[in-house]
Amino acid sequence: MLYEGDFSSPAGRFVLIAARFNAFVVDQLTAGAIDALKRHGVTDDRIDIVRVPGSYEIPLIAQKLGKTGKYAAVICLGCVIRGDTDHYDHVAGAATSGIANASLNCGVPVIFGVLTCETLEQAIHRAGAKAGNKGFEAAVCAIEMVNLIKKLPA
Ligand code: INI
Repeated sequence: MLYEGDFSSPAGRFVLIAARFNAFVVDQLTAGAIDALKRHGVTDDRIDIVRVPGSYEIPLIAQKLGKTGKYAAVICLGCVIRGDTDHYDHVAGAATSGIANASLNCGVPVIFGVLTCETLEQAIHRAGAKAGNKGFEAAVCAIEMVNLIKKLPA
């Protein structure tokens, strides 16, 4: 038996957690994620948006919201861009491992839609320009995971 999620219109509520840091980029990821959800039949009234200061703050809120049981999936959106110091490594590392832990701890899909880029140009390309929109892709991934979980044997 093969179990696979499809892209049919999913049931339930979705929450986007969007970092304000690099908002110029994250706003495009957010728009992409909302577009993907709506195109898959998720109506506005089933989409919540929570803003956090930066990508570092995403995991705590993702875990808290995931544990409420109110959401079919949590979609995390942020943008970390390398600077002159090693700050980038700490923020990107904490966001990445924290989001993975949040998903395992709360048992719902917590999707990683955080860009980790060397330059602003790379980020822009991944937020709706040359390299697609990773926010859109994150939402499509959330839909596939929600539908997969529904199909799995209990
Ligand atoms: N947060 C980001 O989301 N992206 C960044 O590129 C970034 N940089 O480079 O500093 C960033 N820093 C803020 C961080 O996420 C926290 O909000 C802050 O450290 C307070 O905990």
